[in-house]
Amino acid sequence: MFDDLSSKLQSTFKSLSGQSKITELNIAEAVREIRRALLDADVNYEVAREFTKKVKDEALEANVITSVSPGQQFTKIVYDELTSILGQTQEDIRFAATPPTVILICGLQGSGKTTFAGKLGKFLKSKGRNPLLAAADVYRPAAVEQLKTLAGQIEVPVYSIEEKDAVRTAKEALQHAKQNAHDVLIIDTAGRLHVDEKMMKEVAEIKAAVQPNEILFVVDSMTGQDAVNTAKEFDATIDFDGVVLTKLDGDTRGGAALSIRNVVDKPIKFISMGEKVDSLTPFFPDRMAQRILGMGDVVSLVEKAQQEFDEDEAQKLQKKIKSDKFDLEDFYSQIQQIKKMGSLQDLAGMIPGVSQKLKDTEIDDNALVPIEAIISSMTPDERRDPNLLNAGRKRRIANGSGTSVRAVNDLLKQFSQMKKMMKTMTKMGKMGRAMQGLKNLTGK
Ligand SMILES: Nc1nc2c(ncn2[C@@H]2O[C@H](COP(=O)(O)OP(=O)(O)OP(=O)(O)O)[C@@H](O)[C@H]2O)c(=O)[nH]1
Ligand SMILES: [Mg+2]
Repeated sequence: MFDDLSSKLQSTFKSLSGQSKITELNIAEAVREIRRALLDADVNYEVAREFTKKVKDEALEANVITSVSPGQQFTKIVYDELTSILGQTQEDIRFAATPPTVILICGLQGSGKTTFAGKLGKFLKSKGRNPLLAAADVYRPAAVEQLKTLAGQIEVPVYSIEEKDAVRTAKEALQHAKQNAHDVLIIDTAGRLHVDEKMMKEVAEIKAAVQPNEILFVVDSMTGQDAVNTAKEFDATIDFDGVVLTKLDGDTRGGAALSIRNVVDKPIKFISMGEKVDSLTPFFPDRMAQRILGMGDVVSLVEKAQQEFDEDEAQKLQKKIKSDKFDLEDFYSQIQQIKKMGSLQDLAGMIPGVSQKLKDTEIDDNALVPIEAIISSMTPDERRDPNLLNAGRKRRIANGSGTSVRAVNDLLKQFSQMKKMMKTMTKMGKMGRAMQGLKNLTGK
């Protein structure tokens, strides 16, 4: 699975690992290769574009961690982004508060619905549930038999009727489940070669009749972008809750898996990797990303290094504040950190203690813009030692930042007040201090 994509991504990382550091140039090169690899894997064009843009931005912004190589650090960035487009976290079936939980299975012909119904039955049974299968594919004579054979293997009963009426089958199966203490009802439906009105109508009717807690759309991952398009069409009519990707054991290039979440905005809930009833796995975005990269060890190495780096930074900062060495350079990097974390107002709300004080004050994110501009216009020496700033330098900075000498003076004055206050506030957390300082600076 994903062999080709995996090896292409890994060779990109290898070419980076020969480099001593991440530069704009080698990032651009690596990102181009990744984009090509994604497109070759049949990933949706828009998704591939968005993906590489995010990876590039992250790589350019990343702190250089000396304990890991650029290739390793870059691998982690790609891993995070892969996890994110795959859906970030695992999403479970939504079980009904009052059983039975009704699960409706839909999808194109041959996508693997019936096989999945069996697998899901077995999976749920192993979790201590008591499922019932409903044979609502009433057209193909062999369909009911196929479900019954599967069900026999997993020792789960099947509800079916003589009459060729899918809606009635589903309705009666629900009654039957209620009467016989089945806490889950899994409804297998008929597929067609293409999305057509009749099939959609039938699934919609079953949906209306039994009001499923969960509608799962089954899609053959071998069909690549067609799978994504079909998912879109189904979703528009049926509004399903989750996707099941089948046939991931085949030599699928991975395009469907990597695009579907993004294009349809519905989570992948299960993956199926084989014809036997025992190969159903809940879908874990992070595990899948690791599999694609084949580099789980690198990812955890960088995570650890990142953590140490952050702690290190926090400690350095604390020391600087205590010894009165916190300068505009540090302040500037704090602003960058804070900006990465979201809006100031939201941030304030998350900090205990500070949140009380700031509750009623409006914090304007734009207030940071002139501050950043002023600090950006300073030379590194000036940032480290604001005493260098004579009238001439201040004028230069005011011009360079599109502000005024007065604004520069205000910033310097407020910064020195903030420094004093920070020293007295060492009891509060790092963010608390920064927030309080920013509040003073923005003058609100
Ligand atoms: N390799 C592999 N084959 C699978 C998987 N899931 C299903 N199949 C096979 O794909 C074929 C179609 O599977 P079904 O479960 O009958 O598909 P369906 O969606 O119910 O098909 P219709 O009822 O005709 O619409 C069968 O030969 C299955 O054995 C899988 O995860 N991996
Ligand atoms: Mg079937």
